[in-house]
Amino acid sequence: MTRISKQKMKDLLSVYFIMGSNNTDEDALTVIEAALTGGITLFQFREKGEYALKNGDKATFAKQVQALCKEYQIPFIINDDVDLALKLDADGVHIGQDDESASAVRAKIGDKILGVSAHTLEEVRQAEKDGADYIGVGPVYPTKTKQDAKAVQGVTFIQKVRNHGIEIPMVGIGGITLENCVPVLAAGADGISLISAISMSKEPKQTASKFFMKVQDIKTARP
Ligand code: TZP
Ligand code: MG
Repeated sequence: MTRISKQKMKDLLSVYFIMGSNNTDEDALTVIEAALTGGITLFQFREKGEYALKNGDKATFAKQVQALCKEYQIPFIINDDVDLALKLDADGVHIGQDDESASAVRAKIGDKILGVSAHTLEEVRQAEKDGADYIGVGPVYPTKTKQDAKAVQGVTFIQKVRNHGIEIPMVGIGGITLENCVPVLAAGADGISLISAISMSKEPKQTASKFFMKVQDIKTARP
């Protein structure tokens, strides 16, 4: 395997859907399959917070989700749990600033995709140095999904990263909906990353499809 190219990574970030079993009141696998059918471009398994599955139950569920992602040929990224990602041979890992260092994780996962959450220019530069393939920045808008989310930053930090000439693939996260996603891309993000807009949607397939069309329209119109 070789490291993913910048361009391929940017393409994958277009509609980055994140979900765990506790992000829906419906059957989680049904919702994830609907999202895959609708056109999400990347998936992150994030089993966290109240009512999250643990240990064996978490691994069993992760394997089921991974199988679905394989069926639709969408890369399967695991949040935080590097051991599980290695055990399942996932396509990548996403970590935050409170997790193991990005350089240590890069050493463990070889060429798998590595995503890092970053909130300052320093963290962005460090993530890049440590071998991150992409960064996640946010919360862009208020979110109810992550209890311990940092202060809402709007799209200003995304603009700041690009204004400093940093070209690492970047996705915005936090409170993103069909109504407010355009400024995130206009600010310089390569995609949007979201949980509840799709996981809580009454029509997850149609919603995913609308996100895909909207993001594609904007990205293809770029110079
Ligand atoms: N990190 C920053 S905000 C957030 C995470 C994981 C939650 C995003 O969820 P939603 O439902 O798309 O606001
Ligand atoms: Mg984390």
